[in-house]
Amino acid sequence: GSADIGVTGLAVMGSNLARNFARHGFTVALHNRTKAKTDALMEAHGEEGVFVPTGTAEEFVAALERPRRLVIMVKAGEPTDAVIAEFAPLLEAGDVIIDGGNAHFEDTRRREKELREQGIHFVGTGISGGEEGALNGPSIMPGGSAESYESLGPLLEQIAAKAKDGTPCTTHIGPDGAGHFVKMVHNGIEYADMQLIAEAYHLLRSVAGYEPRQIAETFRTWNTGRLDSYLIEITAEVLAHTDAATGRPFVDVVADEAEQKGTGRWTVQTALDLGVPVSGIAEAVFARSLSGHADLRAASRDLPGPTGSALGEKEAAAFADQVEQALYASKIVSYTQGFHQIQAGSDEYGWDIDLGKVAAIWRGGCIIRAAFLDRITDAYDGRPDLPSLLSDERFAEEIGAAQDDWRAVITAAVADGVPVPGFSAALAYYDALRAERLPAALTQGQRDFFGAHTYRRTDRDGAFHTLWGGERNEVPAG
Ligand code: NBP
Repeated sequence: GSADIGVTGLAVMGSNLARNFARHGFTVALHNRTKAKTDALMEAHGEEGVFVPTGTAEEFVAALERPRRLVIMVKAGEPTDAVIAEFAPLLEAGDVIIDGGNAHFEDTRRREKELREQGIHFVGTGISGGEEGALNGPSIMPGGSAESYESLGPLLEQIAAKAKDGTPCTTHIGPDGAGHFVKMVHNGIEYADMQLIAEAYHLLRSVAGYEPRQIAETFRTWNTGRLDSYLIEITAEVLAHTDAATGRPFVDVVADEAEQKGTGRWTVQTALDLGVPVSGIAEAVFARSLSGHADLRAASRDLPGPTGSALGEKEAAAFADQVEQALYASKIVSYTQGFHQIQAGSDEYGWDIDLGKVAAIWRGGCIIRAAFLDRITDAYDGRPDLPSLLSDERFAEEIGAAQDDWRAVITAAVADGVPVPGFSAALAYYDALRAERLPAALTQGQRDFFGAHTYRRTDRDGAFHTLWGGERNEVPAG
């Protein structure tokens, strides 16, 4: 075979990725379960590069140069297992299977182990950037063996997005499931970013009394500053859009029930297992599910609440500035939580993930790309063992400068009855971390009272138990 790489699964993502490889001068073998998709791709874009369209699995494998590099871009879950089962028997030791779908990292760990036993490298790879990114340069998060990255990395570096300084937005993340784990947390952070932006919009609409067009302008202005990011940019686009059928703002005619495909939920489920407080991401996932409970919402619509008062023009503008501060501070917290989760996953599974590099490859191509990521890279470059983003001097300074406005915005939201679970969870996290003493001491007392669960003391080592049922004497535990 002569193809440098092959792509099987030619739906939106696979076909765009195949074209991206071809446009960079690679010979790309094509395969799809339903041949019509392969033919359609050749028909529409066959002249963009050198493609080798194939029909059967055998033809596809035969078209690949050895060691073979085969990208699977099919629906995550069972289809991925089905495709692996179809191709693995046709491959040889040293070949590389790349799964670019949104697999759960535990599935990736299982698949990697099974294929490793056959001498096949399995590279579970997170790819972010949607359709456009796949074609013009996504952020690519490959896991798998270091050896597989040697053969694959140079190709991925060609097709990946480039950060402003020219660095390709891909790096070897770590063994087995590390790439898909990082992609999962990326999506969790994406959920949190989107929720925080939604809350900012809600506040500008309900508290400041702005119309969607005005809010679009506000976001455009924010996008020239420290919040400069893809999500803020597209938010302005969506808010400025007018529905053709009704002439009303698009955002007012869309059903307000958010859907989800599951990666945000995985992030939170995994965080619960790892014991990492990703409260901002969790609130974002819950906010989407709450919005979807139409019956519950209809049944609750008459519950009493405050009647908000309209702000004057000047006050509204001042409030909008405060919302920018609150959004930025909450965003720092979301990323702090997300990076904590990556560190915890890395420790748990022995992946040795470089957090600074993760931030660096999210600077371009992916949905959460933002000027802000440069700052995170700088923070980890300056101090690779940074215990938390909040311990970075510059972030600590900025969040400190934002905190008065952050609190004022949440106070206004509470007074007006506007739900801001993301902003509030972020502030609660910040205040809890800052606290000299937490009421967890009382929790420990309660646990010892009803369950003899024991506690530690601030002044002496060891575990203790109080005999609550008797004279309440303290005894050493165990
Ligand atoms: P889909 O997730 O819609 O999957 C469609 C593809 O899967 C088609 O090629 C289809 O073949 C193939 N397929 C299915 Br379904 N079952 C199969 C089976 N049992 N055996 C062989 N092939 C099978 O495509 P997509 O939206 O392009 O996404 C591909 C992957 O990329 C997914 O894992 C997705 O989560 C991930 N992803 C998507 C995005 C995005 O923005 N859409 C971003 C990042 C990652 P057929 O043509 O014969 O039906």
